[in-house]
Amino acid sequence: MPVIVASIDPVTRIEGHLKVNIEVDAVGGVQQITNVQTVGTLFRGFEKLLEGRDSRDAPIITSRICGVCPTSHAMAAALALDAQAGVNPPTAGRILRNLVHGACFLESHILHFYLLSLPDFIQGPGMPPWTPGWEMDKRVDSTAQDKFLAHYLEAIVLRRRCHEIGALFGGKLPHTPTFIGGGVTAVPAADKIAAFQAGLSEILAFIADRYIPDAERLASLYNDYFLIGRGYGNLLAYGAFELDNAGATKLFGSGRVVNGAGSVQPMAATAITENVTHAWYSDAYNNLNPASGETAMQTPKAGAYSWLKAPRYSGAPYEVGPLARMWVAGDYRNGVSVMDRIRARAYEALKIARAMQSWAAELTPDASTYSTWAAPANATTQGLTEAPRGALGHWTRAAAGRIGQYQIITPTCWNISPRDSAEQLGPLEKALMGTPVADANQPVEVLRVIHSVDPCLDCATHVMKARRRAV
Ligand code: NFE
Repeated sequence: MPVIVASIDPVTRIEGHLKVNIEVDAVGGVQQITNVQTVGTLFRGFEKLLEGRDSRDAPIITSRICGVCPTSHAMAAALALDAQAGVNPPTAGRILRNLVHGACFLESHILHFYLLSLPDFIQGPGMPPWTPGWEMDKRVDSTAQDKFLAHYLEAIVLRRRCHEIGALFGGKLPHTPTFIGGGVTAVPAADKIAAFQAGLSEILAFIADRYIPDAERLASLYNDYFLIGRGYGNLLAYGAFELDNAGATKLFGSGRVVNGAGSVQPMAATAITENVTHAWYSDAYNNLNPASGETAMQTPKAGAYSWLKAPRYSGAPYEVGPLARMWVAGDYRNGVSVMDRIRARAYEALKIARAMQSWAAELTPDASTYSTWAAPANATTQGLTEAPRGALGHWTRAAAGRIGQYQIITPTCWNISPRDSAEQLGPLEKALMGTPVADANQPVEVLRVIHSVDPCLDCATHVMKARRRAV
């Protein structure tokens, strides 16, 4: 029998609702996690909700999946629409998509470091949301502490700036209405380009002068976290930020890395399947590629413990996110751990912000941003991109302009997936195994590992209506 059996429910400072069940025991004299389940506690019904609707509605509806990566969903849906009609956006349309999408990444990464992850490491000011808190393993002296807290407050302002610049071309954020098949509805007016560039310079300065040094300071204080939370070391990226109108080259390429070593392998979406053995979905649709996948709920179901399906690549679990992207791109290959995820995310923010500067400079004022899109009679397509938390895919079948089928695999589904029929742990489950837990009443080490993958269960699960019958 393990010494301690506990549930962290809900896990806080994430988006959405996640429960983590842990068993803690002493192994080799070290108290550590010996068993774990990550549990998505809500059902997400967007796939069913899309069926039968006009295909052109997909970007605006799917962007409602989440408030921190709505642009990524709009982008994935728009890419699937582009493929349906066989069109690509013109140059200004591609760039405006990248700029709004990039603003979403910067906002999300700043949010993650300062507001979601940093409170696992530093002492707060003795008031909510910092209280009630925990009292162990605080290594930051008062000078550094004051700096972190000052930057925490600045981060709130900078997050808003990210939304403001994204809204210049996105119309509004979150949940931009600008992404459509064939391009965007916005045009790059000269005054908006200038305002975008001014806001971006401010954000870039914050990333370079605050975020990167703060991430490095944290990494040096907590360098044991380079050895905690590794997981499988399997990393997967679909790629994002098109550099040419056909999307043949991207700022982040697609690929995968096996066990944190060796050369980058190619990634083919046909090798992706979703296992539902331990999820509340019908086994009649087990191990399907999302192009032919189904969202068929089944509860109760013996052995199931999560509303997240378990995506697998050639049957293997993969971690997705900034570390995977930066590794595949050759920009960060230090290791796979809690602190590597935090550092890779910071350097990715810098890389994206710099790229956005050059894209904004390429814009020709008032250039066309739309290629004519016409609904095909029949089409089965996919939109593969990246969201701040990792690889994001939309798969859809359309007939005469209506959605016949829609499947979405979010980054959090990859990272927080449950076990599969081979009893392989999900990536976060694997990363949590063996995590030392000094005081099970204050399992801060567990939170640090969970937060390092920046879970968003809003993206992964959905739709709860209190006091209404399930349908
Ligand atoms: Ni709700 Fe999302 C991102 C997507 S995570 S935040 O990034 O897609 O699964």
